Amino acid sequence: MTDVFDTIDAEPLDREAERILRLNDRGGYTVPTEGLYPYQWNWDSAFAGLGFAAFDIDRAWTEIETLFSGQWGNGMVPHILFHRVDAGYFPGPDVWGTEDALGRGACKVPSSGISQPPVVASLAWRIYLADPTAGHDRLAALFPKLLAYHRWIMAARAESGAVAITHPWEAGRDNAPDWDEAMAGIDPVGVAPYTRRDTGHVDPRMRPTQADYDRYIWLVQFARERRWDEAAIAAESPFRVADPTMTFTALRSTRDLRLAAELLGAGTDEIDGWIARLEDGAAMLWNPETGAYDARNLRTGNFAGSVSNASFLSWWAGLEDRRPLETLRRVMTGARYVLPSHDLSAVSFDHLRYWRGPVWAIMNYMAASGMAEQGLTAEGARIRADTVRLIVENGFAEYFSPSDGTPAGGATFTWTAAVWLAWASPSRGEA
Ligand code: 9WN
Repeated sequence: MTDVFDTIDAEPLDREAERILRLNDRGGYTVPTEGLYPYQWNWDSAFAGLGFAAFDIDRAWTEIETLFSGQWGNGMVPHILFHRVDAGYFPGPDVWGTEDALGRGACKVPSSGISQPPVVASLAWRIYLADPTAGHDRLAALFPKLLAYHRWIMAARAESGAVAITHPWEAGRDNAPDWDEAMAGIDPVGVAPYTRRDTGHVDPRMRPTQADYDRYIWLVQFARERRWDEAAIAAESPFRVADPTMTFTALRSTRDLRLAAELLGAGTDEIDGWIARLEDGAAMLWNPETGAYDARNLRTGNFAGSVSNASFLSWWAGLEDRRPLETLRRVMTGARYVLPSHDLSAVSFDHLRYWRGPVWAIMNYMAASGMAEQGLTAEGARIRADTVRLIVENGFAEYFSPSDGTPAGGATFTWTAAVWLAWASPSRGEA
């Protein structure tokens, strides 16, 4: 471990991280941060559960259970659950219009109509491991729901083997350059007038552009007009991109789901089929020109040419492939703080603008954990040390500049606090 672990007093930061999780607790679920994001988000909640597991195991399980209270009849777990309407966020449930969505079934919780990177099976498995006695029955009750979620992912998104997104918000990396080609193919005519709320909370330089937002809303309207019918959206939408985040988190979660199945004495044949299919899909995301895993526009077959932090989740996904190492080392040499969400040498790099450059603690957690598991000890340790330095120097921000550490987006952020408690904090010992 580097010096930073010997010189900081973890105790006050551990307490602050716990305070943030309690602060953002709205009773059974956590908001990502006060104001900017007043609802329950899918992958944020899975990370919140992981954070709670460090000090309140019952609350950790409750977080995940509340997330699954919004699961649709077809297995989909939405990216946002609108438990209590809040005018501070746009677009709210009235814009999504999922009340009569095909596939929604009897689910009563108002929600968006898309999903998000499926980290939840992996993180539920880690919550279980934190206290197997407390977790056994909770995991057993959750297992069929996790299985249904993954069955939906494979049926509705994995036609290429890799997992596709139908909207940039589904990737959780909203304005990543990965979608630039597909977004440029959308002419956002017919978007109803709207007022953004995000730029009232956060410096607009740290957020997606107006051109991005027009297309985000256009895509919501497009799917709403089809009553969120997956088959119609897959057939007709101009936007369908195979995404490394979705693919690698799905692959890792499927492997963890398999561990849960073995523990619970459930069958594994279907899960094994998913693993094989996702491994094939991951292979088609390898871009020899960039020497990295990349997003791929399924409408054109083109690679995005984007080296992102998602590119380096392949080890988290359990792929033993060493080809990305050369590119990883180049990216790590060029950044003061790693992992940047976009290559610093790219013209589209922007050190503060959201997923076009900034460092995100959750991506660091997954990337570094995968590297450590596969013997890439130095790389994993550097990512962890940088995560610690960013938080010690700049607080529990939503994201940080890889160039100078500037804290960006929302403050007192749930998943940054959660990742601190579960992994980054020196009080966790050697990773
Ligand atoms: C749209 C909550 C979410 C994260 C995403 C992040 C951002 C939302 C937004 O915030 O997206 O889903 O309104 O900008 O990109 O990863 O889950 O923290």
